[in-house]
Amino acid sequence: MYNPPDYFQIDELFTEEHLIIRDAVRNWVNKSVKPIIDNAAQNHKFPIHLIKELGEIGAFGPYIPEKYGGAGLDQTSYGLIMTELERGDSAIRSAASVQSSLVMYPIFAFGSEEQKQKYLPKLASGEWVGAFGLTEPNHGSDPGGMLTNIKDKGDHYLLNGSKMWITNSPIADVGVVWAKDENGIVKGLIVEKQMAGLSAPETKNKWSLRASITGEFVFDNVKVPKENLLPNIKGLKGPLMCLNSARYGIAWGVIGAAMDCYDTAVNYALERKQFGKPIASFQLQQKKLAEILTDITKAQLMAWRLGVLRNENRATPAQISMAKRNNVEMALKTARESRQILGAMGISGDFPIMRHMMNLESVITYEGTHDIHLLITGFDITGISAFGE
Ligand code: TGC
Ligand code: FAD
Repeated sequence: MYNPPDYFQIDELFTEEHLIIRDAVRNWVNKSVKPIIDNAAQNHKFPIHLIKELGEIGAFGPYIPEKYGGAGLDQTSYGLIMTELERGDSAIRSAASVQSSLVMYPIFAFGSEEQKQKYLPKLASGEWVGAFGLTEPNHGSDPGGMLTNIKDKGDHYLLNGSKMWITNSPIADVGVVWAKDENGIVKGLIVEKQMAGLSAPETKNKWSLRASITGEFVFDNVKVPKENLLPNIKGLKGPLMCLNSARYGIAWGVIGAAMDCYDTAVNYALERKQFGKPIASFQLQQKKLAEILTDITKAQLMAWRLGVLRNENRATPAQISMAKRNNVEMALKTARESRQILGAMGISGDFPIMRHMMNLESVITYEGTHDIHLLITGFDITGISAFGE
């Protein structure tokens, strides 16, 4: 029986609606994700049948208004949904993050009314899968150097270039892709899978996020109709604003992975006996559990407060970076310590810890690496950018 840690009675800070939403997603994860996820990860296969179910439970675009198919919920609800999904697996949270924050959000925030009506309801229901193309083979942390480009051809743009490490690209119906125009200004475009010259080969052989599908986007003279340009944004701040939303979701999501590891470790420590006693009775194991619970509690408080600030439209990108960085590190450390508590059993697929640990190695890298988020905080403190130039 799952016993989620709530050491500081943080549940009291949520509304009844928040808790109903949280519990509904928790039940769905127990029913639909937990029983199949180890097998999916072992077989390096994204459980694509869950896409429709994610749409049904409202995990796609929870904060998008109902008139576009979203649930019209607040940012705290979004966070709680992400926590529960990532308790199942980071791959499931990733699918929901990309669809919500990186595809639906830019269409909602920067798109035309026609674009919103055409794409958002189908993305919300899971009828269409979306992907977000920013990273390139030679431009990861520095997306401003991107080479993917568009040329104005009168009634359409000609799109050339490539994107790498793109979650869901091989199964995507729709992609939000960032490219430079002839003046070097970053623009956002909506591409569709049937466009000639667009391919999305799968990236195989990952040791992390094995239950997620990752691939490339290759654009070879793709004709993109002019009405597919996102009209209300230009410049690198466009994709970076999407990242704020996704990074925020990760700051909450990884708490779920950490809680799952902690819960597994506590139960195991109480049951497993060595030297005639439960290993939970040894001080060294108690130290690990006590530190993990302290770290989870701090992360919960940080996420909760960030949610309140976002609900009031006051959260800064630097605050989001701090929370993403802190909470992912917390979750990774929790997974590593919890795995040790299980001894050899810690590496077995019969328990979720090793899978979470491997996943979190991607989570600490994508949406801005651990180092980049530290530099964002350093920049915020000093006003001096240490990124390059
Ligand atoms: P810089 O000159 O600092 O900024 C360019 C313009 O953007 C503005 N800006 C932001 N705006 C909104 N939100 C933010 N977080 C922003 N950060 C910067 C900035 O004010 C400026 O605006 P303006 O009006 O003056 O033009 O840009 P830079 O080239 O120096 O780079 C800064 C840096 C390193 C922080 C940034 O590029 C960065 O965050 N790099 C990390 C890249 C990254 O996170 N990639 C993620 C790819 S997507 C992904 O990983 C999805 S995983 C999906 C899954 O969950 O499965
Ligand atoms: P690099 O930028 O090459 O960095 C390598 C190392 O150098 C890192 O440790 C980094 O911190 C360090 N470094 C770089 N610059 C500096 C600096 N100025 N100072 C100090 N250290 C520095 N991208 C998308 O666009 N869409 C997606 O859907 C998506 N999904 C992903 C899914 C997975 C499973 C993974 C692993 C990645 C995904 N990404 C996606 C890409 C991800 O965002 C990038 O991997 C990430 O931004 C880092 O880029 P990079 O891998 O090129 O590393």
